[in-house]
Amino acid sequence: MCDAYKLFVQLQMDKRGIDCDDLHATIRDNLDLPITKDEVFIIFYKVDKDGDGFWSFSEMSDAFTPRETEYKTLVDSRGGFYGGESDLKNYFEGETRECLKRFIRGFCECEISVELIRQRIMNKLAVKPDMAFKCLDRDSKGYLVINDVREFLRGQNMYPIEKNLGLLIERFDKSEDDTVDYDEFVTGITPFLSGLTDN
Ligand SMILES: [Ca+2]
Ligand SMILES: [Ca+2]
Repeated sequence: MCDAYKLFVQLQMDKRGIDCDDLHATIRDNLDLPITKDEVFIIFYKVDKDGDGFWSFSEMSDAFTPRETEYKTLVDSRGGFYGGESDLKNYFEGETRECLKRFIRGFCECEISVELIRQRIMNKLAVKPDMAFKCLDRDSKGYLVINDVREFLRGQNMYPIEKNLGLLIERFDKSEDDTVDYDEFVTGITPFLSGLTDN
């Protein structure tokens, strides 16, 4: 993971982290992956949990390593391999690069489809965020917990597995306190971009 971080931060290890331009340049120029500015923007802000405009090492590691603890530990325990290498094009073998590209492409597609759903919710259904929040917050606590979402979905005859419920909460819960407050909820359902078209 430290090699991946070096690749994206473009060896500027004294920087606060990876910024949006680093991300764009690395994906486009180094990985040769066509990507639009909107796509860069959307994945950048998904990973930048604290919203400081940089991907820190831990933010990147959380987004790039597997959820399963065993695999995450395995990836995290690997040391850097390209210590003295100064040419970023030499980072990672062909197959690893292809995996990284597939991951980034999949990540983009997933986030773009979520964005389209956000736009549909806000534009077509004209959902009022405060009403939606009240509807989910069953005992008017002022925040949502996993059980609120579970019960709401049950009411719609939907029974997602625990892991998916957890991922859903995690998507909204920027402060990582396992609850979703009103601001987090509004941010989570508000579209990022205005330029995307919902086909
Ligand atoms: Ca950050
Ligand atoms: Ca929270």
